[in-house]
Amino acid sequence: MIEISLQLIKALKQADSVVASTGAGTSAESGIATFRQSQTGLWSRFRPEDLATPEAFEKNPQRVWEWYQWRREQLRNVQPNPGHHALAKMAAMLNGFTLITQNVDGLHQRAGSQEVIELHGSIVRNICHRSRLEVELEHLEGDQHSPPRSPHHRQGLVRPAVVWFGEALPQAALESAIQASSRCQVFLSIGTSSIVQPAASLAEMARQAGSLVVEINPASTPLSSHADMVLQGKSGEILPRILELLAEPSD
Ligand code: BJW
Repeated sequence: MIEISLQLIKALKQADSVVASTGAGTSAESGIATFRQSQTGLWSRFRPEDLATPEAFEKNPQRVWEWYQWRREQLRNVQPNPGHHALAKMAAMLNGFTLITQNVDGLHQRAGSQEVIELHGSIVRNICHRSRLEVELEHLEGDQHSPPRSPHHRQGLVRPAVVWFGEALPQAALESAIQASSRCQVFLSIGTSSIVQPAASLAEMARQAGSLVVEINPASTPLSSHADMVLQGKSGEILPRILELLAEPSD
């Protein structure tokens, strides 16, 4: 069993403000593929520039739409894992808890987390590619294989409400994430390769603000050498253990 230091538990209990920032690894134990892991990551099988850029969608909307429909189908058959559930419970136990995620899968919300800051949007929702207005798919004609026409713009197509490379993150979400990260006392970076910007910079903002920066990941990342503590292992095992220790009475 992984050792969790009492220093971390004490810091979490005493903090006025805690940030948990999650990435694809948090959903790995639910059966959702990560992006950058060799063999199993989505980018080992698909090229991001063919699927996760606005240019890719404009060039071949059908291919991009089908890829997201496939991922949506996968999501219907998976459940939040113990890591998601532990984070939802931590929100009720800790002071000033903010959950930030790069994930688009909605699994935190399905585990009961409220007010999740979604930096890269959501695969569950759709928007018009031209106007960016939200679109309810039920009211539209179309098949599963090609993106429906947008009801908001004559030349617009419907697309998933996610953030692709080269696109700006939702302003309000990014501002809330920066604000929370720059004033927290404990920052947990969970299941992310800490490569994609600007999300990867949040840990550095927390560190500069004097926060205890803790990484939870089975592998090393560019953050590992700057973190104050590295818990090397799976979030679905480490987070429930942290929760258990938080529930124990303090001396
Ligand atoms: C486990 C585990 C277990 C496994 N438990 N852990 C500065 C420098 C260089 C480049 C840039 C820069 N600033 C911006 C850029 C460009 C770019 C970028 O960062 N590129 C990098 C590749 C270098 N960023 C952008 O383009 C962003 N936009 C932007 O900056 O706009 C500026 C702008 C301003 C104004 C106007 C216009 C523009 C947008 C980034 C969007 C990212 N989108 C994606 C796709 C979302 C939709 C979809 O899902 O299809 O988001 S890409 C993909 O990467 C996805 C993820 O959210 C994101 C991060 O991935 P994550 O979560 O870290 O996953 P992995 O797979 O990388 O890592 C998983 C980790 O889990 C691993 O470490 C495992 O070890 C671990 N793990 N099992 C715990 N059980």
